[in-house]
Amino acid sequence: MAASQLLDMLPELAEALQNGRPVVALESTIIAHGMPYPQNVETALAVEQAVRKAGALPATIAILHGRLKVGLTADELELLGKRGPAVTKCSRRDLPFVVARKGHGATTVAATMLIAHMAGIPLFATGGIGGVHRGAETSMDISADLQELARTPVAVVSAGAKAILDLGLTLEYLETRGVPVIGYRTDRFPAFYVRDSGHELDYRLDSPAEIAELIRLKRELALDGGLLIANPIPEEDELAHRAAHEAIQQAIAEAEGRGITGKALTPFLLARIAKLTGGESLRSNIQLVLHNARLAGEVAVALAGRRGGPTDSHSAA
Ligand code: PSU
Ligand code: MN
Repeated sequence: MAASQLLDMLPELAEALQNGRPVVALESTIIAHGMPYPQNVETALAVEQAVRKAGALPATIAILHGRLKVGLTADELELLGKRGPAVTKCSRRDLPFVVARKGHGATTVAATMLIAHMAGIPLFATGGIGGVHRGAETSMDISADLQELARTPVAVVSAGAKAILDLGLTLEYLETRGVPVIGYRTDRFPAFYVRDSGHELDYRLDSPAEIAELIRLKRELALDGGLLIANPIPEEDELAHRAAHEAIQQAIAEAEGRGITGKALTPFLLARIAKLTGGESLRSNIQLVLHNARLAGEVAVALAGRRGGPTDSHSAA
């Protein structure tokens, strides 16, 4: 059985892809595990709307009843958001189990890239990617997202990665695995809640058209693997550096104290940081995801080589 027989795509997306119209993939772990209900569902809907406004179609990806879903209805988004952490957090290694069980899965960056590629979608927007965790030299906790970026040809727009990770090691790892990292209108790798991690980037591009051209050329060079577009959070939405720093330190210490490891670690840290900053981190998180969705929409439009316009008339059920 071909993988495509396990995949259900919304009709408007199938039609758009067939006609070379712009589509942006979106992940679902951020909905089920990254934010509390109901802000998670509200954000997911707003992010889809931002992609449409940029002139592209959103394809939120998840697994429902063991089917790989490309594009979710509003009811399906609500189900994922409401069940939240009860839905399996699904990365590459989890995929066959969730499908075999006919279960529900919220896809991480890695699993979303995989399914987007199966569906023929070359571009994907998220908040932050997973990376090399602090202390990875002994824990060996390196997100499968980085491996996926190294092997699956999907371009990912993110606000860099959270400082809960070791960002220096994350960049080293991406370099080793040959993953191009582009700073969008910046020379520094962004650190999610804040614009500047202090780590320099070697490459910077300043327009969606230039990014689209790079994606095209990378394809033409037959370079496999993905590409990371680092889009800093807008200045007005940044979290105060000190608040972010202190919340992160405390959350990491608590995770250590409670022995939280593996796939539970990232969701634990996200929830603790939101609590410790009195919801400020959640507000920043929502804004940066919207910002990334807009840029991804613009790049998708440039990649499709057509002028963007609102596509609201094509709204899904
Ligand atoms: N980083 C965030 N928010 C998130 C995630 C990461 O700032 O929601 C999610 C993404 O889905 C990412 C996953 O792919 O966590 C990484 O998990 P892990 O570190 O267990 O690989
Ligand atoms: Mn991990």
